[in-house]
Amino acid sequence: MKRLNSQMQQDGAPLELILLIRTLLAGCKEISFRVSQGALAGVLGSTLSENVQGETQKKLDVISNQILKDILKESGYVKAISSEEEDDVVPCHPDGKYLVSFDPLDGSSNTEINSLIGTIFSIAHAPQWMEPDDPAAFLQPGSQMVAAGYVLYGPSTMLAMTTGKGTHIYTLDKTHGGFLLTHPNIQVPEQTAEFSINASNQRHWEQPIQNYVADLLAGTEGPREKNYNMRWVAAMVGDIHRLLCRGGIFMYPYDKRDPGKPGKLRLLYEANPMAFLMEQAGGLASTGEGRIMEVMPEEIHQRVPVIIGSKDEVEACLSYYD
Ligand code: AFP
Repeated sequence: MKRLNSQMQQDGAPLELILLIRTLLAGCKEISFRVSQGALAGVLGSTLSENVQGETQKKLDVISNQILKDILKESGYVKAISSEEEDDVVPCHPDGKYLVSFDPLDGSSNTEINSLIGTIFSIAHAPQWMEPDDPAAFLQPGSQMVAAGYVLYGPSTMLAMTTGKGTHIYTLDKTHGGFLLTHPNIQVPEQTAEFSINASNQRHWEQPIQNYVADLLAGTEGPREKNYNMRWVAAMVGDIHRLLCRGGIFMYPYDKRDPGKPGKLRLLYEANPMAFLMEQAGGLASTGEGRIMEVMPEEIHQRVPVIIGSKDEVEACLSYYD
């Protein structure tokens, strides 16, 4: 089976980017090991602190963030980091060529129930003018990403990644420690009968999503004339993995609760990397008003509405916004 290195070379990734990705994944392998030890290693449960988003941090959020931060800072390839678990940009090496944004442990509430969790990352060029502690360099649209992906810590540890030449999925061979290409050039089916949304927020959704979901629920008796199934992992990384494997539509839409929070998911280290993976696999990713990868960020922890997945179904959903 092909190794990650050869696939990245075949896709034309520059050497320094390959080395950076390998460094990042070394950190993810360590997270995978810590996660698999669970209660035996005392890594489950919450800390007493909150992150900048006001969410209580799990011990594994803090451990995973530290592992990635340490390994990337030491590497010399990275100029600065932005992380869900860091209030501000973390300066790294002044000559680093890249910026890395990550959610070190997405879906961390799932740690308590031994369910799916993962690390999500995106990589962009560091502008030469930037000082390593300057957040302005991170305010580039997602279309500027040079690589993005996630590592899913599930029954197998899997990596989904793109460097802009298709989306490939690899499985960690824990006997040798390498990621092997198990699902090359993923193509998301254009049609689907499966949707994902946190229905407990229904009363807050904006009207187009209310109308769209009502039509899905009406099944064969409604205007869509087919029955839909619903799935919700409560970790975006798990839901997007299912979409890449067999199609579907995932929504975390704009809701009316707090005008300061247009959606729950963060642009730089959740929405953008998943949008890049999805588009490279033939799917679509929108905020409802436009392509996610064209949103110009205003701050590093910015949130956006997310509608992502199988092409025809996302288009059907977007038609409710017209
Ligand atoms: P964390 O990164 O804080 O663990 O949050 C996970 C997440 O942002 C995303 O992965 C899920 O889709 C979403 O939250 C689920 O949240 P709710 O179940 O509260 O809607």
